[in-house]
Formats: sequence, C-alpha cells, structure tokens
Amino acid sequence: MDMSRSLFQEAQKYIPGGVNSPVRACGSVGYDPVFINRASGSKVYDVDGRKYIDYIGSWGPMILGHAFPVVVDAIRQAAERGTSYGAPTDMEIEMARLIVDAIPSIDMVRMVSSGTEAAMSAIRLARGYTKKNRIIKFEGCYHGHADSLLVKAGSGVATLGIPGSPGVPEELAKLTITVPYNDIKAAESAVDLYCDDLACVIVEPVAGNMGVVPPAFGFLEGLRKITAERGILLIFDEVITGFRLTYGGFQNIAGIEPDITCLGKIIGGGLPVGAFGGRKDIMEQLAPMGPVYQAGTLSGNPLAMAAGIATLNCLQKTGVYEALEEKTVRLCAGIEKILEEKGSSRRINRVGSMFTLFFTQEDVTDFTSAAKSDAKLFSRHFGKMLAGGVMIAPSQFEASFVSLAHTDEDIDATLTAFS
Ligand code: KE4
Repeated sequence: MDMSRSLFQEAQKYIPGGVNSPVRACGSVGYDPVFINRASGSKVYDVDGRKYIDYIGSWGPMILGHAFPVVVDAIRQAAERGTSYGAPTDMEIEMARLIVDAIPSIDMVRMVSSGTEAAMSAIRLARGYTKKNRIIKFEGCYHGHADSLLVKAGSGVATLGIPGSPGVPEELAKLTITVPYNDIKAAESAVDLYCDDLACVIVEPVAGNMGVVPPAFGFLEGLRKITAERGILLIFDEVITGFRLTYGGFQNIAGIEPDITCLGKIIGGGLPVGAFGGRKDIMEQLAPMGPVYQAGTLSGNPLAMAAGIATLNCLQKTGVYEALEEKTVRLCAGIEKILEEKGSSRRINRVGSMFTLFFTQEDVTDFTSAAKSDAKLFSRHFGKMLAGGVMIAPSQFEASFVSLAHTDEDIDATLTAFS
C-alpha cells in the first residue's frame, strides 16, 4: 500500500474524515487524498515521491509559487525573533499601510486569521453599524463557515451537496436571504423587500466557489447603486480575488468602491491570515474604538505579517500580472484547442490567473448553470490529470490557480496530461 493511503487510514482515526478541511477529502471525485510531503515553485511532491504540477496553490495564496525564497526567508527571520507576542508590532502597521495604499476603498483595516473570520466580522460590523439584521448573499458564493454565511454556500458546501449545515439555528438562517449570482433584478427585488431591516449585501466580485464565474456586465455596478441608494452596506469578499487579479482588489479593475472588503489567502503568503477593511466611519465602530466587538489571539501574527509583506512586495514588481495573464491565457487556449480537436464542448471561465473548466455545454453564469456540469466527467478528468502528474482542485466548484512559478514546460506538460 502506498504511503498516502496508509496515512489517510491513520488520519481517519484521529481527524474527522481524515482531513482538516472537507474539500481536501477528495470524496466527491472518488479518490483518496494525496498526502503532500513538500512543495517548491509550481510543484508539489507527495509522500510517495510523486511530483505534480500544482493548480490548487493552497486554494489561492501561492501566487508566487511554493516555498518562494524571499517569503521563506522572511518567515525564518521573523520566527527567530519569536512567533507571537500578543502585543502590537510595526509589521502590522506595514501590512495595513500596504493594503490601504493598494485598495482606495479601504481607509482602515483589521487583521484576522482566516477568511471566515474576515467575512464573519464584516457581517457583524455591518449589522452593528446599520443596526439592521438581515443580510443578502448569492447562491454559490462562499464566505467561510460562519453560521450566517453557510446558507446556499459554494466551495465545500456545494461540493458535498449539502443545502446548508445542521447546527445553524433556523432563526439565524432566515436572516440570510440568498439570490442567484449575476441576477441584478432578483437582487433589487430582495433589497426592496427587506431594505427596512437589511444590513448588507455580501458578494464575491468574481465568484471562485462555484467554479470561476465572472460578474455579468452591470451586475456589480447595479449592486453598488441599489445599496448606496438605501444606506445598505456593500461588502466585497475579495479573499480569493484580493491581489490575485491586480495589485489590489478586483474592485480596482471594476472601478467600484464597496463599503467593506474582506481579504485573505495571498496577503498571508500561505500562513493563516484574513483581513477586513473599509470606510473609516464604519471601521471606527470596531472595539476598542467603538462598540462592535471583534478580537483574535493571533490576529496580525508576526510570521503571517512577514510572509504577507514579502509576498505583496514581490507582487508590486512591474509585469507580474501581465506574466500571470500570459501564462493562463496560453494554458486555457491550449485546453480549448484540444477540446475543439476532440469535438468536446466544455466551458472555460477565466479571469486573470484563475479559471475553471466546466463539464457542461452551456454558459456558466451562476450556481444553477454551474451545477449542471457533469460530475462523473469531472471526476474522470480529475483522475486523468492526477495520473498525468497534474494536481487540480478535487471539485468542479473550485478554481484552478496559475502562479508566477508555472513555466512554459509546465503548461506544455499540463496540456499533454489533458490530451
Ligand atoms: P478561510 O476561512 O477558508 O481562510 O476563508 C474562507 C473564504 C472566504 N471567502 C472566500 C471567497 C473564500 O474562497 C474562502 C475560502 N476558500 C475555500 C476554497 N475556495 C477554502 C478551501 C477550504 O475550505 O479548504
């Protein structure tokens, strides 16, 4: 038996499902998870010594590639000065300044330790600021596993086909209204219906958790208009898109200023991190300045700050996002050419260096259309790529990520595995 399989058996004795996050279990594609021993650049190496070209990228953070020397050195140097103090450091100011300088809608920012904490705290802040209780989210969008946000969520919730989650009180779940993504008319009707008690609308400006689904023309602009007109806060969850598509948020590209933005993943360089930030008058409602309580033992942790600062400094270099775009365009064009030669019609949704190949013949513009993808064909595709030395997300409802470390040879090898 190979080491991965025996480790998985051992893991299941102590860890529910043998994994510390459900989507890693690979159950939906009918495979046992591959246990990773190490990673470098665009590659991950499993415990049996097999090498894979990696497009999971830790679900987004590894935009520079794995074990990027500058990032590793920054973590090492920080660790030699201690790993956590429970007291403020200058690195937290540097990280906050980098985020504020990169994203115009953010006047102030609070660090946390996960995207879930960022979204959960943003929702609480919106409710505290507006003194309203209801929230609107979009079907297939995933904002972490806080109770209010697990309703019709994407990512692992969609992958496992569970409608929401037991354990979320009905009284709380009914305060969350869900609307189809990209349906601005449905969003406007829901806002009109509930605006008397509506704190916020939260959205992934480019959806990554039903697979990649770009915003329809006018969708985000429409959300900004209908929320601003009614004093409802607009929250952009940029945990995936933050610093993925440009040096800043997708909001910089779209030219839209949300009231609060959630960040994570890339800003931690692979260490546990999240952040939420926005307008000064809103952020000042947070303790200790204001009454909305939010806290975290490891928020702004020195190692995560060191890794994140090193990562963001590298991403400021000229040509970074052009290089990511070029690599991803080449890969996706290659896939489409192979599909055309095979006469297989599929759909690729791509924004920058994140993309998803959907096993459906229809355009994918929301969760309903994403869910029409053929799960069996996707599972077969997952297995074929794995056998070909390519690691993709074990779910149709996730994104593939290209990093700066992916080379032409990697892309050619990926296309060979795909053929
Ligand atoms: P975390 O709590 O997992 O750090 O972040 C939650 C989150 C919030 N917002 C968005 C847009 C996200 O994509 C996520 C988490 N992403 C998933 C993968 N798409 C995490 C993978 C997992 O659950 O293991």
